[in-house]
Amino acid sequence: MNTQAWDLREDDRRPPNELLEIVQRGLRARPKRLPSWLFYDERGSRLFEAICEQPEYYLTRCEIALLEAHAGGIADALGPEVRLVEYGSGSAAKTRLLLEHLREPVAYVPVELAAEALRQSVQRLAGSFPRLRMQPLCADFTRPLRLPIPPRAPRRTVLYFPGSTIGNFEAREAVALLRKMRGEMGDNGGILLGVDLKKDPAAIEAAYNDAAGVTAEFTLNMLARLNRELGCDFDLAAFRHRARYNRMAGRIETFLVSRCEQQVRVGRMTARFAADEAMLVEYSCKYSPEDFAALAGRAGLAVRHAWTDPQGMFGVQYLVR
Ligand code: AVI
Repeated sequence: MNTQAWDLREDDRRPPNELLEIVQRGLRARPKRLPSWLFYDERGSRLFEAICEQPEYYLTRCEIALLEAHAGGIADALGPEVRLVEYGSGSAAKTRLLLEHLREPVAYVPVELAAEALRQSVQRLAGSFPRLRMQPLCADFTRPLRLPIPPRAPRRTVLYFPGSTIGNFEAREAVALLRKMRGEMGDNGGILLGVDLKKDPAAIEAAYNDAAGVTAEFTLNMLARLNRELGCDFDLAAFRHRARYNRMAGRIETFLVSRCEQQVRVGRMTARFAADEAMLVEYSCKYSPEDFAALAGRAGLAVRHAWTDPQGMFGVQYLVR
């Protein structure tokens, strides 16, 4: 039985007014644009879990297969007595594979904004790893983090950022985030992250347009969230999901497209949409291993190890200073 007590530290939650301002600013922009983190309310997080199980969404399967094949080698690269800090831990399904192989880990610090998902994942992991100190942090990982004091000094802090979430940031933002992570990991630390690799555009497009329509539901759920949390009056039936691969930019661009000319109330503002107007809601950037090494280099980081499947679908990289 697990008798370990753990505190859930809540850091900075966004005040409701800030949300309204962000959305209004995005709707005033030309072209209109909303940030992709708005997808992840409780239902959005559940829909994302369902996306990960769709046959077309190869990312999760490839990353898990890589971890299963190389967890021992990854643990060797990280070394013993690591403090593992996971960015955007969600259900932390992949973390288990890693924790099983780490030697004498000092603490596990999952960082997640969705408090309930965080509580549940820690509960599950604490049952499987009763001797590991859990230090959950309810916070937005894009902001500077105040990491909890570890129970004893770790040999190194490793920031774990799986799922190719780094791809949801444009290059400039990704470099800024990696730089922030570089500071948080300290001189001797490292970053272990998942990167979706460039491949046949048809396979990439299929992953974001699954036949069951789960991704479309996930995209539209952003509007349902804004209706609920900000009292907007988006008509979900009047928008559709569109995800296309932009070969030049090497990324999936996801839009909510207005099916007709319409007006939407957002606080005191009225947002007008033309028929077929496309509002950008997400980028999912894809990298070649060389592109990613160059990006990491701009943040003062070098690729110490890289693990890739034989088809070159997905990469797990270990970055150090
Ligand atoms: C979380 N992130 C890496 C996913 C991706 O592939 O960009 C989010 C997602 N959006 C649509 N499907 C999945």
